[in-house]
Amino acid sequence: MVKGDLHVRVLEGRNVKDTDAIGQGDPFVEFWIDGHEKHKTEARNNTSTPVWLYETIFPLSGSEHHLHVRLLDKDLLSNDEIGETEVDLKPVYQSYYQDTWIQVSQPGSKEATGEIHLILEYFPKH
Ligand SMILES: [Ca+2]
Repeated sequence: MVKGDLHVRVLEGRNVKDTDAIGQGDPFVEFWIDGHEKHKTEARNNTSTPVWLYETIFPLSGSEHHLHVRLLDKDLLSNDEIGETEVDLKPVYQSYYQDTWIQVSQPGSKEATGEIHLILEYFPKH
């Protein structure tokens, strides 16, 4: 059973698909791990290469297997989903550290609609 803390850093994005009619999108990221509260970065206005530099620490109970990531475009009325994905946490628990670019896509599609730079770090507790 995995015990300890998971440190999640959401650094930046690239190749973010533009869903806005005028100008570029205003991307932000929502993310959570199984059974934990959702986190949300600020939106970066009018860009396809946002820099968020958001970080948080999840205290693990031992039953967390995935990091859920959703990339959205902030709009006045309703936010549009750009893409989403799930990150398997097992490699992070095994190697303690993962610096990675993940791809998101629309549900049911394999076409990438954006990339997000994450650093995941696992601090075990015995
Ligand atoms: Ca927008």
